[in-house]
Amino acid sequence: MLSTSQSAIDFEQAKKIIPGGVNSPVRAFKSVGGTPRFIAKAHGAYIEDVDGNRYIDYVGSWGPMILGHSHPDVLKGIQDTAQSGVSFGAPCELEIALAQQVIAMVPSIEVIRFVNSGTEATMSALRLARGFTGRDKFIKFEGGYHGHADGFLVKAGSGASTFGEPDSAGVPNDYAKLTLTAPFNDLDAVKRLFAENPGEIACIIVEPVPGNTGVMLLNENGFLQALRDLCDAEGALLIFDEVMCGFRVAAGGAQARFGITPDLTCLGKIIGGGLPVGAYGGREDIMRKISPDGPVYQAGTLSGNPLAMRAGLETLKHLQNPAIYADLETKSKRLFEGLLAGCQEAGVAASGNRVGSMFTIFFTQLDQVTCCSDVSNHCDLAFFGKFFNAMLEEGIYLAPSQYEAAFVSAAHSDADIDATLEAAKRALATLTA
Ligand code: HOZ
Repeated sequence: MLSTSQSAIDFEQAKKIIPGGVNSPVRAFKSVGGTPRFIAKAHGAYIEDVDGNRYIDYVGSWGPMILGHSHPDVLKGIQDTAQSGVSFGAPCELEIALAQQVIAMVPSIEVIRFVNSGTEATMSALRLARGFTGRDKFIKFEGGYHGHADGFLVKAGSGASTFGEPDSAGVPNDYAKLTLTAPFNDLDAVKRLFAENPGEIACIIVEPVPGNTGVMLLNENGFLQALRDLCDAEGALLIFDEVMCGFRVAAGGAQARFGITPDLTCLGKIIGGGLPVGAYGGREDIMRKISPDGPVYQAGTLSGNPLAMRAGLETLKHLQNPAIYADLETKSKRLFEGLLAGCQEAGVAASGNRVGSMFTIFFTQLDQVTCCSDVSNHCDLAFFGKFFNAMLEEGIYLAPSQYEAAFVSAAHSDADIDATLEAAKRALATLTA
C-alpha cells in the first residue's frame, strides 16, 4: 500500500475550513472513496503527492496540460512576463498576440474576448446569444457541463452528475425554466423543443466532444451538423463549448476536426497553458454586441491577465506543429484500445469513447455509451471506483469519476503507456480474483 499519511492529514485540515476539503467537488474523491492526494509538484507526464508518491497523470489539471506539466517554454514565459508585473487592469500587448493566435487557429472566431475561466466564457456567451437574438430560452444537453452559472446547472454533468445532483439547489425555478434539455444524440428531442417553443430559443450550447459525462461521440452520426442546420432554420445561434476539447482534439478544436462552424465558441483550459483563463469568440456581427461596442455587459478585473496570456501563447506556439496531434493520436489510440483489450482479457464488460487524446472507458454491458442516462443507468459506477483506486495504488492517476475524461499529453512516453497498460492488467486481475 502506498503511504498517504500526509495527504490524509492535509485533507482533514482542509475539510475543517474548505467545503469538502476541496475547491472543486470531484477532487474530494467522494464518489470513489479513498484519500484525495495533495499534490506537491508536477513535471511532464507525472504528478507527485506530498507523501512522495509519483503517478502517471491522465487528468492533466482537467485538460490544460496538453504539453505535459511544467513545460520549460511555458514556465520561462511566465517567469519572464512576471518580471514586468503580474496584473495591470489595463490593456496589454500580450492580449492582442493571444487573440491573433487563437483567431488564426480556430476557424469560426473573428473577434474574441478573454475572461478568467470556462464558466465565465459560457455564461457570457449565453448572455450574448440572448442579447443578440432577443430570446431567453436555450437548449443544453443532459450531462452536458458548461460551468456552474445558474442556468447551466440543469441536468448538468461533471461533479453535478458524479454526486447525483444534476439540478443544483440555489438555482431559482423561474430561471431554470429557461433551460431546455435533450439527451445527447437525440435529434427528435431537440426538434420537439423548437416546435414547443417557437421563436423563443436563443441558442443551442453543446460540447462538440462532450467530456463531462465521460466522453461522448456526437459527430459520427451527423448529430452536430443537424444541430447546425436546425439553428439556421430556427434563427438560433449554435455555441460550441470547446473549453475542454478546444486545441485538444485538433489545433482548431472540434470545429476544425469536424468541419462544422458554430456562431460562438467558448474556450478555456489549454489557451491558458495551465493558468486561469477563458475566452469566447465568434462571428464579428455577434461579438460587436459586447460592451463597450454594444449593449451586452461583461467585465473582469483579471481578464486578459498577462501571465495567462503568455502561458497560452507559449502553449499554442507548440500546438501549431501538426506532429504533436499525430503523436497524441497514436499514443491515445494505443492506450485506449489496450485498456479495452485488458478489460476483455480480464472478463470485465467495458466499452469506451475516444476522440484524439481524450477518452473514457465505461464499465458497462452496452456496446456503445451514447448519452448521460447510459452512464447513470447502465455503467457499474461501484466497479469504476474500485478500478480507480486500484490504478491509483499502481501509480496511475485517473479522473476520480466515471463522468469525466482521461487526457493524454505530449509528455506521455511510450514507456508510460506500456506501464499504464501493465498496471491496468494487474488492477483488473486483483479486482476479478
Ligand atoms: N469539473 C471540471 C472538470 N469536468 C473541473 C474539475 C476540477 O477542477 O476539480
